[in-house]
Amino acid sequence: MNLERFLLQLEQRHPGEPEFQQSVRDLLTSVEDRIRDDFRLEHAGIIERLAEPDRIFIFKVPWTNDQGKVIVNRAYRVQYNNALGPYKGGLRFHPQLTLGTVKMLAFEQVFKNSLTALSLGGAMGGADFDPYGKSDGELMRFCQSFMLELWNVLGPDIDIPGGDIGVGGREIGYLFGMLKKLSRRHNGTFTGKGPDWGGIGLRQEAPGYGIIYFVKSLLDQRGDSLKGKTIAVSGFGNVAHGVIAKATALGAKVVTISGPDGCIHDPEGIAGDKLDYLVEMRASNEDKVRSYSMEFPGTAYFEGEKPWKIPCDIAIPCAIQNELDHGDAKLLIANGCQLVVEGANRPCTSAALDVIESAPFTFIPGKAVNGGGVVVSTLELAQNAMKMVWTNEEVDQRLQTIMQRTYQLCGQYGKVEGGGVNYQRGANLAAFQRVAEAMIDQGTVG
Ligand code: 2IT
Repeated sequence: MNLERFLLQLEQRHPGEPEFQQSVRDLLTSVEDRIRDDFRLEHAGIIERLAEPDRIFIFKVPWTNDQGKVIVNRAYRVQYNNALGPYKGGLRFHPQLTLGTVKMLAFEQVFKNSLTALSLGGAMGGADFDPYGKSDGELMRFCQSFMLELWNVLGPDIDIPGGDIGVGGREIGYLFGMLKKLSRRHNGTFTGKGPDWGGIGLRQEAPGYGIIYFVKSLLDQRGDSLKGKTIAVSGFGNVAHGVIAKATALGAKVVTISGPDGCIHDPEGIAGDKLDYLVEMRASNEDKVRSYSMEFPGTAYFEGEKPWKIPCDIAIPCAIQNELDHGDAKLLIANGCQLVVEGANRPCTSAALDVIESAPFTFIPGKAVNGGGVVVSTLELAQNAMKMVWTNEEVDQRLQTIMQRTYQLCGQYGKVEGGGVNYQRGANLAAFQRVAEAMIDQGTVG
């Protein structure tokens, strides 16, 4: 097969979805020689099959606001691939969410889930609904209407949604409540549930902790550690919070966060009360970080700016896709950054990745490092199936073990001739290998 020709056709088949096209392009390009070496992959049409989601649901979500007016949103669920296990992936509520973004996230989820070495397929969904500034009643009515349409394509062995941006504990409560009402089942069809009704400890911390466990494994191997490292983080949600908490506990200093309004530089490091304040900022229903600099003297707020100009040893973008561009990548290089780690899903633009390819720092892609959320979600499912409750210590231990294994897997597949590791290639190759072999084993129907 001529990959370049196939990728051009892909652009025509998925017009107006550059994020999805780019995601597929990056993965297929990095496994190209593996495909060329193995006639079975070509013969089984694995490439063509992986470039197309299994199925997509697009649906209308009408709901009533507090003024009694009916509002209409559009929602999606992309069930991308279930060769390794049931479809699994988050739901995102974000005003700019498009089908192209959801397809990209679902595609990435397939491979991220594969890298955990657990039995999970990949999916993603959500709606162009903005949860900020909504009352509890409005959120609940939206979630109920959303689930009214989606519930009967979900199930613990079929498709298991979880949270993502804009979908946290409160939203999951309303979504799960409606799902339970309609299906008459209280089971593991949703993850991120409350700790008293089937949820698991550490679910909120898990994505951030997992990222730092991966980074720790890498630094350990180099005879280095997080002690004394300066870290720049973007975002101020769950992922950023977990990263900051764990990195700080291991001796690093995290000096930045960001929101849609701008970024904060705190040279003393974000720890203790300041870390607790992030939760308060989120609960304020504003989606802004400016108030941090007013609350804590000696910190700076840069309106409309991103944190990547602040010198750091390690940069961890934890906000949203395409938040780190080529200019930012160049700034990180100029400032002597040693490690760039994608905390969010595809935060680096394609132009940034071009710069990063020849950068002197090590780059760890999101699909390698940010699977901690979905790992703990799987522990939640196991817990639900066993009718058991695990302690936070047990969950933390298992998360560490799985992240170490993922690190080793990426290192093993990403070995570069003459020494060193290309983690981008390692992650793509290791993840692709599992999915492709499972698809071949299961015949032509998936
Ligand atoms: O980005 C992610 O891995 C998720 N949002 C996963 C959510 C989940 O637990 O299914």
